[in-house]
Amino acid sequence: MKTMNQFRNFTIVAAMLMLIFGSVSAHAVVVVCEITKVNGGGFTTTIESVTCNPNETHTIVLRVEHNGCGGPSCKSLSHYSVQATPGTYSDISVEVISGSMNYGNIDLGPNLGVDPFQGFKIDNTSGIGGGNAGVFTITYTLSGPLQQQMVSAKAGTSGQFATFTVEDFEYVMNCAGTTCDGGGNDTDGDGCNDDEDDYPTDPDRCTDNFFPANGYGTLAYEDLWPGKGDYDFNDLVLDYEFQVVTNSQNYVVEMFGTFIIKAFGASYENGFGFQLEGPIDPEDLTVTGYSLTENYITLLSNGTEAGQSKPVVIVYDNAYNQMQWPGVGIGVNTELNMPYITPDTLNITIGFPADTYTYEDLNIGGFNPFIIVNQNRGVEVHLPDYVPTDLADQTLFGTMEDYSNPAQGTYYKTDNNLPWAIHIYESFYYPIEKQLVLLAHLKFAEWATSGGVLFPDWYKNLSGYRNNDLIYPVPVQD
Ligand SMILES: [Ca+2]
Ligand SMILES: [Ca+2]
Ligand SMILES: [Ca+2]
Ligand SMILES: [Ca+2]
Repeated sequence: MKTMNQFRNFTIVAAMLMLIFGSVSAHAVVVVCEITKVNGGGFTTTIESVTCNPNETHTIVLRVEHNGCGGPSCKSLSHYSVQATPGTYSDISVEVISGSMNYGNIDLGPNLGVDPFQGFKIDNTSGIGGGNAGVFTITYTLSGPLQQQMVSAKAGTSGQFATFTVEDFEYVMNCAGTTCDGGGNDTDGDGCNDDEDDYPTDPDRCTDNFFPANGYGTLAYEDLWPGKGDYDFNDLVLDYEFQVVTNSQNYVVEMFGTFIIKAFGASYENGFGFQLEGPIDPEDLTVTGYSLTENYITLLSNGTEAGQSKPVVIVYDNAYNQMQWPGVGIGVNTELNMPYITPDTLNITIGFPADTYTYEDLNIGGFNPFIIVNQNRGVEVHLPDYVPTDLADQTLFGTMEDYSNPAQGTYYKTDNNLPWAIHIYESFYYPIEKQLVLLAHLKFAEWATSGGVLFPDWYKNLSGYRNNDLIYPVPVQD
């Protein structure tokens, strides 16, 4: 699964062959100065070229391709976003190479709403994905140094992220012989120049990668699954952020997860954890910082959960032991007239073995968070179409109001697509206890039942979007 390195290795071998055999066989060797990453849902993105311009800017061409797959996991592209620092990007253009991709407009951002970063997006796209193969390119100019850039091929409710590092862009630029001096010193000699080295005196570390890229993401859950319950979507409201430290070869050194429990309007004693979906051996990691106060979770000695084929981290096992319950009412911070409790922050650290897993292997954008309901380890609630862990009770799928179909890879949705968990990249103004999220956020139902196509910004405070009388008034926004 080390896709990028395979591409790199191929090109390096090709270049070496050219050096060794020179002109004799050079004509038979194709050097591909590109780096391709998989977004998912049939989409890939390739850095096709990076050109250094005389005025200290770079022109970058990204090529987006869809392989023509269809079905529930290969939806049609609704927009395509590119992360870039505000004020550094210009001259954006789109060219259709094959297929019948269309787009409505180019949104210059920098705020992109549903994407976990700032930059620009090709908006209101159609005709590619969801069974339609196609290829298009995006050309843009960046001023200043090259940047780490995440891209999002948004289709259905999935963001389908990939990340290109500064090293990826430099590789394509230098491979094609268009080197321009990004230059500068490399104090610690790790191959990561000082101007892009977040740890200029530490040769083991180069880059801090944040997910989401600009501040916290929010998760919110309903806990009566497989029943729909009262649908107030405040049984857990939790903010999170990951900081992933990589070295100059793009291998993960360690990652830090910050989790802030803002509210839990739940009678049940719920836990929270997440699974990493990349090809990572759970026994390779070292996890610290979790808070386990009950006896229903079993860990390996390294801190990951036992009995799991993928790495699972249980952040805490009972919210009632994390935040002080006022002693009356349901849960914490969802009822008016109850004292407001300061949110609780947990800090998880995960150590990685040296030079083993790349940032792509980790696939942090696809991390799979879930709650465990009322200390019953088999009852997990995940985001829609995210897979359960190995310890989930399989007999619950398709019961009550749950319409999961494991054979088709669909999970945690009702028959009309309503979820039990939501994930947005800004603060969630959650309903007061026992108030329907559908009546507090008036576009929620259309967003969910349309499979994420309509009102993807349903959570914003736009005209006609909210009934503020039903939303919990958080005293101070943090
Ligand atoms: Ca350095
Ligand atoms: Ca360094
Ligand atoms: Ca509820
Ligand atoms: Ca509740």
